[in-house]
Amino acid sequence: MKFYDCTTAPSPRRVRIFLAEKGITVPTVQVDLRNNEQLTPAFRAINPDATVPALELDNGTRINDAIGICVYFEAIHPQPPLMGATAEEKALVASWQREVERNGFYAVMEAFRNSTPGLKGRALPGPHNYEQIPALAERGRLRVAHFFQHMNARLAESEYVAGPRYSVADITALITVDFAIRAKLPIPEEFAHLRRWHAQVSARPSAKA
Ligand SMILES: N[C@@H](CCC(=O)N[C@@H](CS)C(=O)NCC(=O)O)C(=O)O
Repeated sequence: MKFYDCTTAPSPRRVRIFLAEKGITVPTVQVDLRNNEQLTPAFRAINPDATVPALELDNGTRINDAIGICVYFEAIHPQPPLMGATAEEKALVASWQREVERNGFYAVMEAFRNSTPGLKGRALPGPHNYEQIPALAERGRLRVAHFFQHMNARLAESEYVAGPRYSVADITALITVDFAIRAKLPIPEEFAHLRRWHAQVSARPSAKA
């Protein structure tokens, strides 16, 4: 098995935290995104989407999506469950995970990639080049503000994002908030519940992954 990673990127960190929570280690190859190694023919032969993370299984099968990779490890290594244990938990974790991704992660990505000078002509990850649209950066910042507000309200009523148990929804939310902080969009002071949760999940050893 081989895990294609990049230590500075949020999406592969999602998988690294997931693996750390399960106590799994996988042989890892670093892909140098700073020098566009993901766009080389050699890496595109591994992942035509030209993104990390990617996981290559021993039989040659490749899984080219962070959550796809998590689904695989959850199935072969069910303990501790990070995608829900009961039917209800599984449904709630999937719903929150997708919501955080859609309204949080994609919003930060929109803000960051449409404004960072080093990403000119690379406003979206993947094999195609897209120009930055400054208005999308502005809209992304507004969406992140709404996301923080929504998460603060959710975490006022729930210990973790999807309920009383830590799950992959917390992992997606953690990498999203840390990505926002890096994009100079810190959690506003007044969002005490979101800050409580962020301190709590950041203190887990897996957060260092
Ligand atoms: N389908 C992928 C997308 C992952 C993704 O967007 N990865 C980014 C790093 S966070 C990437 O590889 N970017 C390469 C680029 O910007 O060209 C997933 O969610 O696993």
